[in-house]
Amino acid sequence: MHGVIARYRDRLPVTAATPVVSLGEGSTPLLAAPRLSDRLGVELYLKWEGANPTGSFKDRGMTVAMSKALEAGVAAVICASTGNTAASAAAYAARAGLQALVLQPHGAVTGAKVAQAGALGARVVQVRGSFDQALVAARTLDERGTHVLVNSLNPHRIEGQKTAAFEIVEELGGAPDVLALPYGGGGNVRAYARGFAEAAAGSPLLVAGEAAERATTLASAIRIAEPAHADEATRAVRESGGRVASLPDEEILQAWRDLAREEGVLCEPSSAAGLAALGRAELAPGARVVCVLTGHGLKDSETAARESAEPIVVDPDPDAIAEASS
Ligand code: AN7
Repeated sequence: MHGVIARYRDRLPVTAATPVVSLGEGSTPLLAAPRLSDRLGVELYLKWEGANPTGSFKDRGMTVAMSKALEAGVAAVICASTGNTAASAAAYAARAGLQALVLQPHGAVTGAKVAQAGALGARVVQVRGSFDQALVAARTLDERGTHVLVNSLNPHRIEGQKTAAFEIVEELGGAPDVLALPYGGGGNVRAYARGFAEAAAGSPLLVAGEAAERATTLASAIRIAEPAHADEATRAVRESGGRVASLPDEEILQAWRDLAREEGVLCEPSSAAGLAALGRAELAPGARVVCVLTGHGLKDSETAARESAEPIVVDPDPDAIAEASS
């Protein structure tokens, strides 16, 4: 069954009258991570959300938000975005036949994400200012009624995103002991908390990783100074018995490298904040831990290139190649 509405229709705010706008999102792999498990002394799994259609977890919420927007008869949607929401909104709006206006902080979104939203037909407007300022503007245009907001302040987004918790519970046969994930605006923390609560299979300890330097972090997807869901997200973490870890960029990058080189999973730097936060948590030996990897590494090829050795250039000569690679 393809798509989160098809798979979880009875647990989402849709009816038979809702036109389903889907790109086959969800049903993402839950990958065992044997080397990192050994290192942390736990049973670690990676929820690989980079496998979603536009390369990030945002698609789970966007299918519901865009379906409801189409059902409501709106003509245009708007979001402010550090890049992934914009790409997802662009794709689902194209699929729905709606116009998408995406606001991005100028100079602060990776090249791949800017190109992705544009190629998918969104109108990309870059704002001289921060993501937070762009979000204020997007909310104002939503209030004026010209556009419907599809940021995670749109409640349908959180509804869709909660389905990731359902998938984890089904695959593990229950909730994990610990769930680790990045904390940007906090919508995804809320979504998982709700998903586990609704699955009624126990609630994991939530371990959320935020950038210590929120306004300037190189993890550009989570360069969000004022998390829109701060109150609810931090309350959910506290009530779970978990914690928010504030992480220097170097810890996020180290976790990102470890995921790539130890487990073969290339996520974007922001996505590694969950693993970095686990590095600071006190984990019970043998605990069953799921770490959510929110976006694909190809989303930030600039960082990937910067953090890799320069390719060696040689003539197509076996001896030269053998020498260069030794
Ligand atoms: C890869 O696209 O906010 O804590 O505008 O792209 O739910 O905000 C992206 C956020 C984590 C943080 N990982 O999730 C946007 C945007 C990746 C992300 C987050 C984002 P929230």
